[in-house]
Amino acid sequence: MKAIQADITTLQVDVIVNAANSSLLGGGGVDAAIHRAAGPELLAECRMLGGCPTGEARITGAYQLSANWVVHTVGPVWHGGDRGEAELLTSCYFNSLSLAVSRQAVSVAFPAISTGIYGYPVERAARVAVKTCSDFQAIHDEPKQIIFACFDGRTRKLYQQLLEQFF
Ligand code: AR6
Repeated sequence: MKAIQADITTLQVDVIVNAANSSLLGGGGVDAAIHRAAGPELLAECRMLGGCPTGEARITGAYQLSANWVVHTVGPVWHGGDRGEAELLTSCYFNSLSLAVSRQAVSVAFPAISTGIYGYPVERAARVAVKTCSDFQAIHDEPKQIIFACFDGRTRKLYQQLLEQFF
């Protein structure tokens, strides 16, 4: 596991994870960047999926992206922490990794799901991300490489500190 500062759309990995909304029809933030970089075929495939509940994930092709697949997961909106946000965010990471493994993915890149428009505090979300991915890797051989693609330096530093505490 490693944290890097990057635009997730530029990464050459097997799977890029998208922080989508339950319509799967695009939005702002990383979702918009992924759709812009992948091209209109991505939206056409997403339309056929009929949405996705919070905490679940769906997989599509990656079209013009360098990745092979895009996993779309719907993070929780932050309401203060007592509405099951941590459990739902855990499910996002776990279900995304399960789908990636079902396609034999070796490398998977995650954005900091829910920490933008959905308002989840970054440090709390990063703890969930690192813990869930570490738990997943403890029981599965794949994916060998999990990358936390952080959009800004502060988030990268935070992940870096957590990874150092964990390992
Ligand atoms: N690469 C990596 N990280 C990015 C990029 C990028 N290109 N762009 C933004 N981020 P957000 P959410 C970071 O708001 O909170 C959409 O409208 C960003 O700095 O994209 O899960 C969806 O359709 C932040 O750290 O996702 C939903 O409606 C993180 O990605 C809603 O937003 C997540 O921010 C989902 O909200």
